[in-house]
Amino acid sequence: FTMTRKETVPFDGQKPGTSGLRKKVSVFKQPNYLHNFVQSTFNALPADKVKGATVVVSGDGRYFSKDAVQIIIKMAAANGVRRVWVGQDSLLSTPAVSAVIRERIGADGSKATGAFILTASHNPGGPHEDFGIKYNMENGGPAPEVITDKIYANTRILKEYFIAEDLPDVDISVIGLSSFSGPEGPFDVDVFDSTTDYVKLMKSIFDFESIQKLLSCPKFTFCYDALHGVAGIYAKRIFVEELRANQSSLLNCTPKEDFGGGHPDPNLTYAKELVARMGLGKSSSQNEPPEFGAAADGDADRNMILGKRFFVTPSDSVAIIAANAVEAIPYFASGLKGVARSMPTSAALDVVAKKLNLKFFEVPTGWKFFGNLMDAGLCSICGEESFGTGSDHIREKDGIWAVLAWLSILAFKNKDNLKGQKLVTVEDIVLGHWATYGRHYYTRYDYENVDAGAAKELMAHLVNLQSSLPNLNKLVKEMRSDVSEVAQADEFEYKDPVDGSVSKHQGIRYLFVDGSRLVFRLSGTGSEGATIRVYIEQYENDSSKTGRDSQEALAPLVDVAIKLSKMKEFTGRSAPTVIT
Ligand code: VG1
Ligand code: CO
Repeated sequence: FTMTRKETVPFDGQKPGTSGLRKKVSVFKQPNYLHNFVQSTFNALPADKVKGATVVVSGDGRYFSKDAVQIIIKMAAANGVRRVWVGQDSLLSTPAVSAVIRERIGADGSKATGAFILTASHNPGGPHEDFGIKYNMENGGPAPEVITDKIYANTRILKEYFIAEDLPDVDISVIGLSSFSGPEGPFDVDVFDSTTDYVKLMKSIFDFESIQKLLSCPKFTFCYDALHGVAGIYAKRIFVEELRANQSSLLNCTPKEDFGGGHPDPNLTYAKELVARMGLGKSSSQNEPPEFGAAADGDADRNMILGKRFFVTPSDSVAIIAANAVEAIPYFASGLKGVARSMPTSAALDVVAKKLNLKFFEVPTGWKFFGNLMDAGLCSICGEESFGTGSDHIREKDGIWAVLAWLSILAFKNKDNLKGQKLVTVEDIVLGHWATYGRHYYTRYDYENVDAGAAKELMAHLVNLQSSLPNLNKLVKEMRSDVSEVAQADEFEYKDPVDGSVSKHQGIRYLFVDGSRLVFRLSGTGSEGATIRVYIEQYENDSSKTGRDSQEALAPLVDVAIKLSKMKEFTGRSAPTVIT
């Protein structure tokens, strides 16, 4: 093949958000739009991560992925990349990409130094929906801000890109190596099985035998919903083939380009089928629900954990995993190095860290901030309130890992009990946790696709309110007399303890005397308008009061949040789009 230099002009708005660049497919389909972003990424990387390097390209299989893979292969060839690794059908979950970068060794001994992940994660897919792309580094984690800032700066000034136009399309549906010869030497495309490396890693972390025993116990019933995302191919391999769960316990496990028209976001609103099966929500089914249910998002890095008629909040989930990991999961048998959560995630994990005397970190939203801590050996388990949980086995959150972690805990708690009268259930585990550590009532209100200008004004108003604590408290008192006083009000700022880098404006916080918190943020993953997220949390350690309905318990704080932010006045919205 030959290399062609193409002239181009910059596009506005190619700034990577919380997790890469996400836009409507129609935006990505504009001539040169994807090309510009890919070239800007190559230009932002050190030369040795491009020339002669091995780069992974794959994703959740959403609409436009197949075209994008061929474009990126041709651009990689022209930029001097030595080989491109592609999961079969261009499918790799985000956690599997991270595992492949870290673990996979090519037939010729090669190792990957980075990856283009083609996903818009939990956003819908299809011709009229979202596509996305993000770059992960040699440690398997998302590019840090120094790199994403550089990528963005490059997109603003880009004049040219390089592409091997005459390189034939590679058949990515067939496993195997295609070798080509270019002006700078050989170039290979290696299409490999999408699940092998990831399954191997999971088997090295968990005790599959004990999980299999649990799953084969007739009293323990199980259900997994991949929402037509890429998790389905891993679910089939792991839950059915390895752990011998019944085929019928898998829902929507065939990946689809448009996720079957749904919203591949594992929460009580969008995972409707699973929620009904588990006996939750209005349309719950007549049959006896399974003991355990879980769902994933499009790229399989998120998870939702459910018990029979019972929802586990993600903030509780990470705390419970951390509290039980050493006993229940072989990978952690020698102890936890530390734990971490994102700022808006509830403080349930903090209480566990304190009690178990573990190092603890609070980082801004987005997985990229956990990577440095893990690389420095400071953190073993971490999580976000947004249905993201994970550990230092890779550098992404990991949906299937979280399910295996819960199954491990259930297997451990029931190990002498599988033939007994009653199983220890998900609900038992959570109630037991609250009894020991107290409960963090928690909810998040999302106002999606509001006018971007209005959202900015609302945020500015909230920052303004923070200038005088006495005035603020006067306001709060007038709104609700049953809400405690604000002790501190600020914008969250993070100084990375490893590299010293500072990230400012990471969310507007109101911290109350009784430990309650209100947090406001603008989403960095949307593709249209703005999304305002309001996080509401209240701690209760009186064990006679931990069994309330969470929306009811949080009602006074929610009221204050909505009034304080003047939500209705600024956005015209009288109700959130989604409550999680
Ligand atoms: C959201 C979540 C954040 C998560 C991010 C990527 O970001 O709040 O916790 O890390 O999505 O998740 P934002 O900026 O929209 O609040 V994923 O599974 O969409 O890659
Ligand atoms: Co995701």
